[in-house]
Amino acid sequence: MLFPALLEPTAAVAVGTPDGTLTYRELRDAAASVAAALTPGDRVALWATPELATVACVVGALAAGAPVVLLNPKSGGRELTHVLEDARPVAVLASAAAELPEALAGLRRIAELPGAGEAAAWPEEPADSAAALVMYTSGTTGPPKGVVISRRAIARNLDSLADAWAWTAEDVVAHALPLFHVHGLVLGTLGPLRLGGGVRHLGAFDPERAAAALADDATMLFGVPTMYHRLAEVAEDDPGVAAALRGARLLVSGSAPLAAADHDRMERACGQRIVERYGMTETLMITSVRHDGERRAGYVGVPLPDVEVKVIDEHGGEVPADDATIGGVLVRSPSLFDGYLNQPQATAEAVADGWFTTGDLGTLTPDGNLRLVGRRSTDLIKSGGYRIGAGEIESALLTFPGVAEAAVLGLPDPDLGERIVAWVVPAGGERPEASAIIDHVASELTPHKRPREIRFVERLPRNAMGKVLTREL
Ligand code: MCA
Ligand code: AMP
Repeated sequence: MLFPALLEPTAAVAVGTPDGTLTYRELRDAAASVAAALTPGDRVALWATPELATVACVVGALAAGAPVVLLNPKSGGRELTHVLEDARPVAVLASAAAELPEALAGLRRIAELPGAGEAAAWPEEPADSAAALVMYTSGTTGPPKGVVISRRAIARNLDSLADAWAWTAEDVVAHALPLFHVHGLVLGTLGPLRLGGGVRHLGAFDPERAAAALADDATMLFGVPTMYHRLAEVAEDDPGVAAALRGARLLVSGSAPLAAADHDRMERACGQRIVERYGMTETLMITSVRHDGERRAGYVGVPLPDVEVKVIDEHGGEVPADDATIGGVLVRSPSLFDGYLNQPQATAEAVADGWFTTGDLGTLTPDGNLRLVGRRSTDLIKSGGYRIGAGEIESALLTFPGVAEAAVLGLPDPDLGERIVAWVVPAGGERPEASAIIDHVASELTPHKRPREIRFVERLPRNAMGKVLTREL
């Protein structure tokens, strides 16, 4: 059972968002009425704004056994079209307030939180193996792929995290993460609801708002490193923010590496070291520092219960667990994805004998802690905790008039981790405005994939095969 707390719901507040709160009873009734409108197995899209209706809709669809395709409400035209053509949802779930783009106009819309009236019956629990979520995520090549995650994967992973963090129904999680990715939706929203605890979504990230939630009833904060970087900056000057952070039971960071400097700044400012955990869309969470474990910069903890991790060399052999020998990180667990939607070839390339190749590079310590040192490919960028393919940005840049050639890299950035920089060779004639190129990517793909900087060059360095030599950019 995915949400035991919804079977005999109480009057405790389950969810808070800027548009209000829902108790477990209210959430159960709202989700049941959404579920009643859906057919098991039929994929539905979710316009994932941080609102109560979004949470009720996703819980309702999960209860009905209708796989949910998560849509980023800031998706641009090209990205949204790709997702809709690939996933072909039968309906769209969205809050009544949401203004949906033209691309979704043909779909049946299911929106409202129900008013007073008889609540629908709670549906029969779908099979554990049923698909629950389809999340689009960037790869090293091509447009984003749909990662299919089962109910079993979610339930097992959340239970493992509960064990690692001593996370219970007493906890209230505060966060401001987007609800169209694993971090904000699975961990930050479905996690508290599975445990019978609470989630407070802040709407948008703001250090003062995060501190206010912790000063109120939140016990845990989930964030990406960029958020902790910004929190540390504010906490250094604001004793109120520092005190609120100090009072948290657990501050958890993930989705990208947390810089050692930010670990230390947070500890100096509020006396707490941050707990790091490591995961991927395709695997859900892999390792975590346990609640009572040592919190060391660069180390992402030990494999979660039921999760196996190995680090291999280029021949496939395991490298020594000596905290020094680097290799590729592989994972095998009950929380692995079912595959990439419509892409059996890509799935087969990613998983062999049950082991998923993460693309991350790391080393294990003799006592089983994982230290990550980077990724195998520079074609994947992590900016603000978002995974972004350099290739998809290059393709979008090439559709802008006046751009003849383009190459994209993630350069180190103290705030975003990596900052997207594009090298552009202008076509003959007038050089386009950098801001117009940036806006083009933001509106075709999504704002978080926009380059933060455009560098105009006369030519791109290429090898004899015509491949761009990124090291010479
Ligand atoms: C700016 N904006 C624009 C443009 N420029 N809009 C259109 N066109 C433009 N040219 C808008 C943005 O949409 C945004 O609007 C606002 O201006 C600020 O944008 P930006 O500067 O990009 O935001 P930021 O301050 O840099 O964002 C930092 C952030 C964000 C809040 C940390 O990066 C974030 O939420 N990251 C979370 C990513 C995440 O959850 N990853 C998990 C993936 P507005 O203000 O209205 O929004 S799951 C994962 O990785 C695995 C499983 C794991 O391990 O967790
Ligand atoms: P995504 O699929 O968006 O979920 O991104 C997954 C990737 O994020 C992983 O392959 C890692 O490269 C990175 N990642 C997630 N958590 C951490 C962490 N705690 N430290 C370093 N990298 C991380």
